[in-house]
Amino acid sequence: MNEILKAPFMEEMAETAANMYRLGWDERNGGNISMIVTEKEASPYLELSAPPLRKIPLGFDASSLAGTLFLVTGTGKYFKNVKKDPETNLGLIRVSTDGAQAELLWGYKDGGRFTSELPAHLMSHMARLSVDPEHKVIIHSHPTNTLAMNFVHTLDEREFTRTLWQMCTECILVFPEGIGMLPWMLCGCNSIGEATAAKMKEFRLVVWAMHGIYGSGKSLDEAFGLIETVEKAAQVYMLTARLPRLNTIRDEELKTLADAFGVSYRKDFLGL
Ligand code: 2HA
Ligand code: ZN
Repeated sequence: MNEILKAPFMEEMAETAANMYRLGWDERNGGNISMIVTEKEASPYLELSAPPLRKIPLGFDASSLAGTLFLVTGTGKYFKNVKKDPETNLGLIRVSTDGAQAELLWGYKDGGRFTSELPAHLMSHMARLSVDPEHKVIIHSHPTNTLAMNFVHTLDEREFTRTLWQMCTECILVFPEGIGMLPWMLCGCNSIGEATAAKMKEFRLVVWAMHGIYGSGKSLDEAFGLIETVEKAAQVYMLTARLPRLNTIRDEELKTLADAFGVSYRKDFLGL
């Protein structure tokens, strides 16, 4: 068996967590990441037929993901520490055949368990897989400007998306389907998971008002890049929010851009 800490999926996960921490998006134990790992990717590093180290109840029915492997950040763990100690801060789990348990195959070395937001993650994975068979990653984070914007901007999906599209020319190309928005809700429970997953059928990005954001993608780069682009646009918004506005990217210009690059965008999010 090869050294699992050197597996590309492991190194990329640790690098992503380190970047998110560096950018100030994930204070203390804020944020969580889960990524589908295929058996082909995992098998050079783990004996997949060996009995699991432990079984941890999931608390909801994940039977449609039975047998799927996920690399997941641990509950209470700090993104700051993932890169220097992946085996304590991450776990590789497999959803049991009956969909009720997580079988721990590697990690959570100190007896820990997966993120408290696993219901929202797994339900979001199910939703994204139903619309994109290549989907792999869910990232939850607390990016500073995105969060700040929640307090001073309306929380309407159309208005929030359109404002962000106006802040950087390329936003409409990066997230043409817009951003889903949930009102403030209690986190860590199945109901916010169900609400997030319902939005994830339509959007790859979902804001949890006054809390943070969920991003999804076929890769860590895609999910990270979506959140990074929203955060950049939110930063421009926050830097300019109290200043007189002299210029803007007009709706006709956003349409010209989207048409030129051939992206299918939410036309009803523009005022044309
Ligand atoms: O503690 O971000 O939403 C991790 C979180 C919960
Ligand atoms: Zn959070």
